[in-house]
Amino acid sequence: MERKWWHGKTAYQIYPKSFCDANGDGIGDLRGVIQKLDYLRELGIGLVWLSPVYRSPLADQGYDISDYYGIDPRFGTMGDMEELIREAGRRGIGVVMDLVVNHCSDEHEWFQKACQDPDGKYGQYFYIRKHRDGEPLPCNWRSYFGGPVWSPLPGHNDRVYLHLFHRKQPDLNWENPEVRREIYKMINWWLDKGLAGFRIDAIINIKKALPFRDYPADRDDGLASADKMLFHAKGVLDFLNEMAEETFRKYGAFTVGEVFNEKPEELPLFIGDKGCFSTMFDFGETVLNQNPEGWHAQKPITAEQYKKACFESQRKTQDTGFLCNIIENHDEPRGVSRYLPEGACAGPHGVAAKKMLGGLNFMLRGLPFLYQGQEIGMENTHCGSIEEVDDVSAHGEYKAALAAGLSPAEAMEGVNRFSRDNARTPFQWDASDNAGFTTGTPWLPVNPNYKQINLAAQRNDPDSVWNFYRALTALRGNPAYQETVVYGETEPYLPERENLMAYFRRGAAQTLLVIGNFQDAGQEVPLPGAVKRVLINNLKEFPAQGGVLKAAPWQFAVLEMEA
Ligand code: TEU
Ligand code: CA
Repeated sequence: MERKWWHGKTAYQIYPKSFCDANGDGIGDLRGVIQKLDYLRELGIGLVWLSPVYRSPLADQGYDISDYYGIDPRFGTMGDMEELIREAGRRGIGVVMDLVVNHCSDEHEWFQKACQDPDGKYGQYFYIRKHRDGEPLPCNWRSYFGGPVWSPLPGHNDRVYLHLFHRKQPDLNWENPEVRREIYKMINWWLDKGLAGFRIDAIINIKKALPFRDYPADRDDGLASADKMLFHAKGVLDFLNEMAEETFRKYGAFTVGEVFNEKPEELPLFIGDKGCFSTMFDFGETVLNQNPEGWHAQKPITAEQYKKACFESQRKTQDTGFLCNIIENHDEPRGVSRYLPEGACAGPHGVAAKKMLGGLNFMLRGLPFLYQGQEIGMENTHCGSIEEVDDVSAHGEYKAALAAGLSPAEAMEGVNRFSRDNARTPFQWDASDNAGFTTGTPWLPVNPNYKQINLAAQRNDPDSVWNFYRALTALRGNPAYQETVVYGETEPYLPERENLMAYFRRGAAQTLLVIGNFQDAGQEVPLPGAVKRVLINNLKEFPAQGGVLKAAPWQFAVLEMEA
């Protein structure tokens, strides 16, 4: 496997709207991010992905772009963006923007023109089909946010257009070479500004299985999940390779694909040495227990499931490339509220448990990708009723739960467990009003736990979650261990032992053993040899004797083993 400039870094996702508000309007902005660059450096971050800051009506929080060449005034100006790239670069941090090109906004000039003249040039930029009231739609796919993927074309009651996401996110027609050229031109324009690269949104969706046809319905609404179509769509890699060739490869850019549903044999084509992306997110854990019925039917994830999914991802990528390891992002619940059993965060060992989960994920082979607030152990929030929820997908899921016969209170349980708002509450900087995120009214309420969980309180506490993450990033950056931490082979240790997640990282210079006692009780773990050094420990003690570790509840350690 070829070595790349970004392999040894630690990456960090910023959700700009909720990170830091510099001008008091309640919305995080680019000047806020610039103010926090020193913070990111302190944390040991080398790559930052910004969720979209392009001009947008924010129907899906910026994933609906109305001008790819402009910054939304709510986030700042192009000057701010350029300053951010420059200032980050001075601190050794590369800036990665979100590339949202499966769809644009219905307020984008292209779509506006398509509505004016659906038979003209811009009509070909989208998927527009003839349709009269009462006739069946071109196909029965369900949009990811609920309801059919077809909506009436504004101004034309005899036509509909396709949107796999929200109706304000019309899908771009990648089959049209002119659309592809426009997209590549835009990508290069940004790379010329000095961007390190892109996180590539929902990209697997750009290839549709054509011609449109129905799939067997999977719910009472008569619709079939758009995922079904992805299984039948052939040839996405042709588009992706063309894009890489026309853009990223010329710049040596870093690219991370948001790819679900890839076929296993295609992995090298995505992230191998000649792959179309640098890397992709590992969603092996994210998709555990997903249920076609929706959020309300999803079961909690057990430690055993989590461990097996991580090990499976390690196995399949070992000789191929790097995945990005995450426990959460802006679309998912907080990792500590999801992968730890209910009540663990609030329990007496909550801090240890959070560190264990973070450590186990961070030490896997691949690129660790933290999400803002993860480093201080931020947790899910809670909403009393659906009116308090911002997330468009949560509204769709709520409706689906009611349609399945659940009561509003039961439907809200699912929403509270999975709403994307969980990860989108403002960053908790300190214990002052609104957690120090804004001097105004935050666009989304701050999690009420901010007085207990905030950065200021953790900075000076050597035992805080934050200082634990700093130790992890420092170990990854330590020249004496970097080779092993970054490239060392992963080998599961005692994988059959319940509620123990342990693995070796074997490098040329040393062997590390990573151990996590994934439960609220102690556990005796036989050690496979003599311990040379305890490099990281989430607790004060390391009770090992006679080759056995008496691990305390949620104990986590990284050990350097005697050769
Ligand atoms: O998310 C895409 C997504 O969450 C999935 O629906 C995915 O496409 C599907 O599971 C494929 O099987 C991205 C962004 O992260 C999210 O915030 C946006 O809302 C969405 O795309 C639309 O741009
Ligand atoms: Ca602001």
